Amino acid sequence: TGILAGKRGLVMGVANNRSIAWGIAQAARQHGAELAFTYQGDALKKRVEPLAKELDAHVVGHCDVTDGATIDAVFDEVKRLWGSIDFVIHCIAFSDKDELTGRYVETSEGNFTKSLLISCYSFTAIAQRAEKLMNEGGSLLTLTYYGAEKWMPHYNVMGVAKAALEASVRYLAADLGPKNIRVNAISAGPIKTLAASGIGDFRYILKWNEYNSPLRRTVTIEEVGETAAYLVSDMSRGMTGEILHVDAGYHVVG
Ligand code: 0WD
Repeated sequence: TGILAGKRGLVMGVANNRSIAWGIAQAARQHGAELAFTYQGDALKKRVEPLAKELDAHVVGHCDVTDGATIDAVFDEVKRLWGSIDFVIHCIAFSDKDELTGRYVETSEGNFTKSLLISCYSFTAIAQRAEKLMNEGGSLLTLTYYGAEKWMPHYNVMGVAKAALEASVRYLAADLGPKNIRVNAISAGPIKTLAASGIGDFRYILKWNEYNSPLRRTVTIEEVGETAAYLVSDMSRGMTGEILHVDAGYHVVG
C-alpha cells in the first residue's frame, strides 16, 4: 500500500546516508515503491550496497554519467530486471571544488564543460534511456538550487549549470509529455551533504537560511524525500515542467 505501491524506480546519486538521493529513496520506499540504485565507482559501491539492502532495493551497477556506455548498461540491467520503469530520480552534480569559491568570472573552460556535462546534460542522457522503458508513462525528477535563479555566493558555475538544468526540465517536459512522461525538479534549500561541503562558506549559507527563511530553519533530506515521493506518484499527475521549492520558503525572501 501507499501512493507508490506497484511503482518501480531507479535512484541515481546516493553517495552516503546524508545524500538527498537517500532521503528520497527512503520516502519512496515508505510509500510503497520498489527501488534500484546505481553507484559511481567502487568506493561508493561499498556504501550504496548496505543502504540498498535496508530498503530491499536492487543494485543495478556502476554508472558514471560522463561515460554513456555505463548509462546504457544500468538501463539494460533495469530492463532485464523489470521490463519497464515508472520513475527515475537524478541527484547528480559536480564542479571542481576550487571553482566553487571566489569569482565566477575565473571559471575555466575545462571545468565549465565538465560541470555542465555532469550536472545538466546527464539528466537529458538519462531521459533518453528512460523514455524507452516508459511505455505506460512515467516521471523523471532532478534536483536543483536557488543559485540557478539568483546569484549566490560561491555557487558560480553550478548556478549556471542549474539554470541550464531547469531549462532542460521544461524542454524535456514538452518533448515527453505526449507519452505521459512527466519531468519535474525540486529546488532544495541548502543541506549539509558531501557535495555541499565543496561549496565555500557553506555553514554561513546554512545559518543565513535559518535566520531568513519564512520557516526560520533549513530543510531535511526527509522533507525533500516526501515531496519527491509526491512528484513521482500519481498524486501529481497533472504536473510537469515544474520546479518546486522545498526550501523553508527562502525563495520568497532571498
Ligand atoms: O544543499 C544541497 N546539498 C543541495 C543539493 C541543495 C539543492 C540541490 N542539491 C542537488 C545537488 O546539486 C545534486 O544535484 O542535489 C543533488 C544531490 O546532491 P547531494 O545529495 O547534496 O550530494 P551527494 O550526497 O554528494 O551526492 C551527489 C552525487 C555524487 O556524490 P560525490 O559527492 O561523490 O560527488 O552525485 C554523484 C555522486 O554519487 N555524481 C555522479 N554520478 C555519476 N556520474 C557523477 C558522475 N560523473 N559525479 C557526481
